[in-house]
Amino acid sequence: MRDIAIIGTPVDLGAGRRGVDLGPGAIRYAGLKERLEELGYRVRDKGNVAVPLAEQLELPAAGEKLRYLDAITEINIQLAREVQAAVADGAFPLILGGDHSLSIGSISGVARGRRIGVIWVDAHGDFNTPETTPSGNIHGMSVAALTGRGNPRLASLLGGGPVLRDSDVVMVGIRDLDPAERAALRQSGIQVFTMHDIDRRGLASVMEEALMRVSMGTAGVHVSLDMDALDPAAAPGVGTPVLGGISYREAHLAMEMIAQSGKLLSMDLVEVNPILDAHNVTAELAVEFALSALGKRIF
Ligand code: 6HN
Ligand code: MN
Ligand code: MN
Ligand code: MN
Repeated sequence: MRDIAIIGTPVDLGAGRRGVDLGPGAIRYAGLKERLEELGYRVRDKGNVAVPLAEQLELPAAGEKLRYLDAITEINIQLAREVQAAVADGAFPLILGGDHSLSIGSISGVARGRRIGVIWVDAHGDFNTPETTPSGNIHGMSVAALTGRGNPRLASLLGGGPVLRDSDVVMVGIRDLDPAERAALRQSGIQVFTMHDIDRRGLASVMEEALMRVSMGTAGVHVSLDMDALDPAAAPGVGTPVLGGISYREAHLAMEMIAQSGKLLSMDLVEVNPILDAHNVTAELAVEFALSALGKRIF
């Protein structure tokens, strides 16, 4: 496929901290479209999904377990429709965030009417439900929702059963799970590769197995890249940094292996927070990883 549709989703309502709403602009500013064109793609920027500002909305009640649920549901339905339209046009959807709640919409759109696999590259499991969340932030619930757990408006965004089977999801880079989230993830059939596994086995071996698992029986693979999977020393501009992440080289290798698999259907670049960044480096890294995932090679 040679057509790419860029879809921005400047949402920060799913996160506890402001600033990731500026992510799509920062990633565009880092030259995403031009650099993809240099790779030989025809790129159409579809602009941003309409997102209200937190300032326009009623403040969630203290202790709210699903902060900004109405707005986030609406945003994700819009995003899912945009993604479905891009797929119908034969384009590769490249979604720019924004906080990770947007993957509920992007993946619901890509998976509409077919079975897909997902590689979730993240420091976090994003597997909380209203019962387990310590924060009420919906960006910590995306994988749970996509596999049919938690609030039904999110878990059945476009109607119908779960968007993903547990066995079609693999997590890579994990190092921060909340206690009840961890227990639920262990109960599930989701394969989790933690930083321990990456240290022990090496990233290439982990990615080989991840790609094998999500490719089996599926139409292809969506990659959801939370920039906080990277070590904060490499990518400081993220909302929820956690020490001990994957290196710049490991992230490139992961993306290059995804490109070589020939299975990639679509991709999210999320949690870029330019306010916490140093000279937009995290957005620049996000662009580089998208290029690698889409086939850029050193030689
Ligand atoms: N992300 N587990 C924490 C929570 O609030 O549920 C952090 C979630 C982070 C979400 O980085 O996409
Ligand atoms: Mn995440
Ligand atoms: Mn994360
Ligand atoms: Mn945490």
